[in-house]
Amino acid sequence: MPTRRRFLLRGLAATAALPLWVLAARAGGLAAAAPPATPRGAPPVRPAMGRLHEVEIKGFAFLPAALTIAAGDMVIFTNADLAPHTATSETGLFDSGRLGRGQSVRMSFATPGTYPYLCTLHPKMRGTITVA
Ligand SMILES: [Cu+2]
Repeated sequence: MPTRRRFLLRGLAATAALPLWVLAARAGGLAAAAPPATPRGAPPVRPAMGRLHEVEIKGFAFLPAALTIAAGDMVIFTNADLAPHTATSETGLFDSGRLGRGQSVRMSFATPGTYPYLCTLHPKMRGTITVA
């Protein structure tokens, strides 16, 4: 599956070069995260994996188009359209690869900043992830 291979390679490249990483997770393939270990007597801490936010790709649009999350949170992009789409960073930081109907990809954003992205197949489709 060339599309998947390309996605994984780009994900690895992003991991190596940047503090923003991509978890490989295609339709139904979400990896279960182990709960964080909490030392005995330690005060309650925020879960290490952060919150999971959803962006639905529907009607040739990202919904919501603007999403603000916290550092360490994850975003799952799911394509609900018949047409394939991508969620691709405008600055080369991440790329979902081609998502067919019902396929999803999960990404984690570790570093505060503003991350504009688009669908490379339909460049008028644009969105922004803001990591506060
Ligand atoms: Cu598209």
